[in-house]
Amino acid sequence: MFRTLIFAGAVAVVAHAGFASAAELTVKMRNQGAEGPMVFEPSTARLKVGDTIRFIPTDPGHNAESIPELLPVGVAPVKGVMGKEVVLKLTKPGVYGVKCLPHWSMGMVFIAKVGDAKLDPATSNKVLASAPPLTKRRLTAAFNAIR
Ligand SMILES: [Cu+2]
Repeated sequence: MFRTLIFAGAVAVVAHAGFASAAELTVKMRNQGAEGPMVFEPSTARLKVGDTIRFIPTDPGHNAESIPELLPVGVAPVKGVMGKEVVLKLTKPGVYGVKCLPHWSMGMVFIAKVGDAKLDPATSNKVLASAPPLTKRRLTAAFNAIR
């Protein structure tokens, strides 16, 4: 319930050529959030094709970059530099994963489900198998949240 309220508050409907109802979600990169240290906030979202996500470096020392396995085919990955804002355009349905490179091992990950796409179990298992323990825990929670 709490998370739902945060999510609703963070989505702003913006004018976007070609998508009359496209929305922009703001995700903060924080040293300390409601879910613990080193987090994207919110850490999960369900969005539509045509929406965008803006990653804001609320605290210094973070970046936002695509998790290669969690990116729909044909979508260009993003790789933000430290302390800079990143805009991710959701051009295709699917599951989009973003990580903060320096805090990957601390589980600083963000997962968005766009459209009706299902997360392929083989893909999620592959990502989980190579993830450090904290990351594995947060990824598992995120995958469950978008299911
Ligand atoms: Cu970080």
